[in-house]
Amino acid sequence: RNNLSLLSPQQIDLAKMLLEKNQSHLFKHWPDPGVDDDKKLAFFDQVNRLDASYPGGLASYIETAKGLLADSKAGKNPFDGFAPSVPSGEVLTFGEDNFIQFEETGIKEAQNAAFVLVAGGLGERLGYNGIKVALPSESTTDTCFLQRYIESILALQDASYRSMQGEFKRDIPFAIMTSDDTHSRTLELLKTNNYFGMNPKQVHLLKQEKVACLDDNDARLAVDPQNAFTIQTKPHGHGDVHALLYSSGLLKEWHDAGLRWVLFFQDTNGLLFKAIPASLGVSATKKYHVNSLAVPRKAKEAIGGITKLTHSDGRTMVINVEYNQLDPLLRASGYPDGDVNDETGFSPFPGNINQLILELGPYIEELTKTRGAIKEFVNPKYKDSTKTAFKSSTRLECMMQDYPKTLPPSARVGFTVMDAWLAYAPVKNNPEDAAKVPKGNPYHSATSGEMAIYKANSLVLRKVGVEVDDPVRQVFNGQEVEVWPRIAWKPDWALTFGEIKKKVSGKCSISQKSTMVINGRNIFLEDLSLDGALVIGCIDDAEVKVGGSVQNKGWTIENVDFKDASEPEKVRIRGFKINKIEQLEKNYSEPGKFSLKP
Ligand code: UGB
Repeated sequence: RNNLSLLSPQQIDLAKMLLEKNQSHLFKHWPDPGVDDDKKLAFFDQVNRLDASYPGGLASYIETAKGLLADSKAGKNPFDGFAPSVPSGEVLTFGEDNFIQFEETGIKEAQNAAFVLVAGGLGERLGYNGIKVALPSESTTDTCFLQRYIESILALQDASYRSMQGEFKRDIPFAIMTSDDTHSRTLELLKTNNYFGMNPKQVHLLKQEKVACLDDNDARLAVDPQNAFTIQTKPHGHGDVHALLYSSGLLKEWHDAGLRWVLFFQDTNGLLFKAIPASLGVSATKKYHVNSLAVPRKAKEAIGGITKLTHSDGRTMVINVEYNQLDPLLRASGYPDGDVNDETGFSPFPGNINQLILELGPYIEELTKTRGAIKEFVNPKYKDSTKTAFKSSTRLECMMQDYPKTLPPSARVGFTVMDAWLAYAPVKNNPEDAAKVPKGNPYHSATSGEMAIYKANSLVLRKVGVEVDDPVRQVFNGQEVEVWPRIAWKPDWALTFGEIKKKVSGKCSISQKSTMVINGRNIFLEDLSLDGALVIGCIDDAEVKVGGSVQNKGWTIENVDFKDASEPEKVRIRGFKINKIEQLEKNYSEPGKFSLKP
């Protein structure tokens, strides 16, 4: 009370709110005016930030927390009354006729799309010290995830423009959600690389704030153990992206500009853009308000399962059920074995890869009602079975894929399943954890993420008739993986099946030990036999036909132990490095038509 004279009317209102919400402990140790006044004002700055960045303010956060903590203490099942079943969705196979048609539609729609990358997570599971988007997606070209994403969006933009015969050109907006943990490093990565060729005006960084931690079942806010004038905070989860897009005004801007789709994706999936054109085509064709991308999922794999939930009162929804909840939900609902593989070798519940395509109109309509607030959950670690005290402070969390939970039953919510080899290879697990993944389940490590890119490129080339040798199996960091030829191309070489088909002709073959890097839109492979390394590039105004027999010692793969401190972390976590022994390298920097036939 003595300190009131220090505060502005707005700060006094915040103080009153905190007292009303049973938070007087936050002020208990406050000394008289004159002592630590700057710290007291800094405290209110923080309270103000916490209040402003949460839909409904801090008071609403505390109330929601009380309710969710009470439910958690009572052991209330969040799926009470709901029975799970396997939903039906669009299942696509790369290269089939409907896949090609969806791709063509998707390419046209791309210029009505905006992309949103959620990149606020630090990736504790990966044990990497940098930001994850700066990690190389593969080490043949050392292209980091952010570069791969941006170049893919730009390639999509150009392909879309070409598909409309140059009628209308729009730059695709790209928003990145960062957090205090990733913001400055993401910005620096963009700036030092000239935004990887994207117009900086296309890029929007939105920083998510952390939320207040909770000390007990009464939702008393936790004081930071390091600083008694600060409330302890932790990340709120990727679900923040909806509130941020709404409050920043970006959604309105995009809507006013005539955009129709918002595509959300995660920080480390090097395959994703191979699946984007077709799934956007599915959204447009099926008129889905929400389209989640999914892949066949091994039972108990650490990705959520897309599930149909039917309530006893008749309500239904198709929603992601997080991996730790799916098994108990199934066991409690007449599936005594829980989450198990069926005769196909996979769980019948498709795996959520957290790539969502939302139709902008209905999305804005919904967010106007909710302000982007997403159904939250709390996951306290209790000291004992009385559930009266926590081992450490907890907080509310939310997930972006829970957006459909508040939608009316009339909303068209669907999903699209693609082969995992084509669409999903995230980098999430550190080498030690990855090596412990049950045999047959994906490792989701830097090792598997990189090898998956080579595999996908090899399989895609096989589909258009290239003879690509079978892979060999090799162990890196305790993980046995398939090693395919190291094939990498810039997204503007080809994004879709149709485009790839146009770039390859005659009888082409690539041996397992080979490396092929393609940097240039107009490079055509014709009767090429590759047994070694080939690195070929050209400017947009040049056209190069590559054929004949390329044979050299090539680039080899050398094992690196993840404990070998003499190697950089980005190398150690994948367990190998590339030795560039011998290659044929050619770059065409003048306009014109060329032929390379060694
Ligand atoms: N992220 C943020 O931007 N902010 C945050 O506060 C937290 C994360 P994780 P998770 O694809 O395999 C998700 O940690 O949350 C970003 C789905 O919930 O990699 O354990 C972060 O930077 C799950 O259903 O994954 O699991 C990253 O880009 C399943 O689909 C993204 O959010 C799983 O991903 C995901 O964060 C999966």
